Amino acid sequence: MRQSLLLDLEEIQGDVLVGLPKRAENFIFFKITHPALCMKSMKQNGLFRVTSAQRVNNQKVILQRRKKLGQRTIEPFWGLNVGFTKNGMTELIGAERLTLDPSFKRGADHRDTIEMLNDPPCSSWVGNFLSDRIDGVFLITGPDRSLVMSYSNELLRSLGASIKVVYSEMGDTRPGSAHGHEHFGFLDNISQPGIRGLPRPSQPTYRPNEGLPGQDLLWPGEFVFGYPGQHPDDPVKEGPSPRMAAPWMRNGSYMVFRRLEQKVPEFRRFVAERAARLGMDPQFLAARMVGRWRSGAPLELAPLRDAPTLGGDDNRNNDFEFGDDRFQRKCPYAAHIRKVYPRDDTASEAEVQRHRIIRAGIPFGPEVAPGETTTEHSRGLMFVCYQTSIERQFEYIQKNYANNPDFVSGKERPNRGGMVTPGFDPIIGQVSGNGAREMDEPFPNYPAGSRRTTLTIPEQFVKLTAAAYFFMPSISALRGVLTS
Ligand code: N7H
Repeated sequence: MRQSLLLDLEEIQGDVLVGLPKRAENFIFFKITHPALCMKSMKQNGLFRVTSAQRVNNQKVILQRRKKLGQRTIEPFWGLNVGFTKNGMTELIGAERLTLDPSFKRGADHRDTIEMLNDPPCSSWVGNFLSDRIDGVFLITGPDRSLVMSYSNELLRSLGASIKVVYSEMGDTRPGSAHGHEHFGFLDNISQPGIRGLPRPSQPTYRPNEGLPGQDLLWPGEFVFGYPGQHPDDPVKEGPSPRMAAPWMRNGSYMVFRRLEQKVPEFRRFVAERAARLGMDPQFLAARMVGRWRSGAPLELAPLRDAPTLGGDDNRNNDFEFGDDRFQRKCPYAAHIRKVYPRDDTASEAEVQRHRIIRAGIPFGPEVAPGETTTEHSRGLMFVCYQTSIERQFEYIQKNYANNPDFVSGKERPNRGGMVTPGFDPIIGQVSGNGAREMDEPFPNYPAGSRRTTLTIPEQFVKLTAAAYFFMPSISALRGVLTS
């Protein structure tokens, strides 16, 4: 099998494969008001500043060196990436725009998309988001809100009247010891697909198909156009490159954006009440809903008690499978991380690896204020993910895994106790009209036992409040075909 694969990191936008470093990130959704002027101003003022994956990698090397030398590691690095919706692509390259991904063409706010994903109606999304046509998005990242805001203002000044801002919102990482944790309190950004051609396997002789231990290496065509993708029948073998409608799509990627509001006080209260009813620790119930403890330690490796040092250890925190956890004794089938990435626990691991995404989100909104027992301030996750097929990757995960109570199928209870209906992903699973959802086995039968329990969740604690699909072109497509 081919071991080396050259990724054109100078051409790929930085957020796509490696992730722009971000303590703060401004999302500026815009409409192109004067296409010719927009192309000209972007070319003159904006595009030379778009941050490539290579640049992000160089910055990471500098940071690692500084860290080793015990020097300051928060650097004023800032990043700029840009993506376009199907409408934006039409504005830039004309009505004979190419035949692109069907989901991208339809868009996140289309009736059929909303119905398919059980999303709340657009009428309940944040005001202004759909107040005008969205053609594109700028992602501006940096070390803090004020610097990101001043970079954003400078960029917008340089683009003048060629674009109109439809909606903008800043996300930032949580303060102090909550840094790196999302608003429900869980450490995030632990598990990402490994990309062949990016990290070297940490144990090349024993585990040549893993980056960090447990991180399966995938072919880059799953996330960036122009490279081989996964083989449909073999999780390791090179597969065909996803079809590109035009050569300039090479090194580009589709981005899904979802503004997901989190009802934090309500989530905490629900977990405390149900844990008391079930006779278990609330931290443990929350971990059974996610599949990891708040520290990041996976239930598969720490099934009864948190192991905080494990959570933060990149060499161990992803080194597990689910297939050997028969009867969901360690981790429920419906737990968020088991639903959205079941690893080796289905009939075909090759198939599972064709439904992966690279996540690059950031929290937004203030911390819960003292006395805020019902959500008073909007907070949550600016969810972002990258892929080469929105239909086969993000939408598949949301629809066929998270929203599907029968997934994973074919599981039996111990002692011929019948078949299991795992239930919904308790974090992101959605039913139409925000009805009640159930998940199987919140109380653990570990190491043995056969107590039957069900968690009934009357409302969603994660609520979609805006969404859009973008294409993130390569840097040369941005400077060439899209702006000439
Ligand atoms: Fe999820 N959470 O705090 O509970 N997610 N997620 N996610 N998520 C993950 O492994 C969370 C959302 C994935 O490789 C962790 O990095 C919250 C959507 C995938 O083992 C935690 C929200 C989708 C993974 C959370 C949210 C996904 C993952 C563990 C919304 C896709 C990797 C940290 C507000 C449809 C699984 C980690 C793997 C991990 C949470 C959204 C997918 C703690 C709160 C919409 C693929």
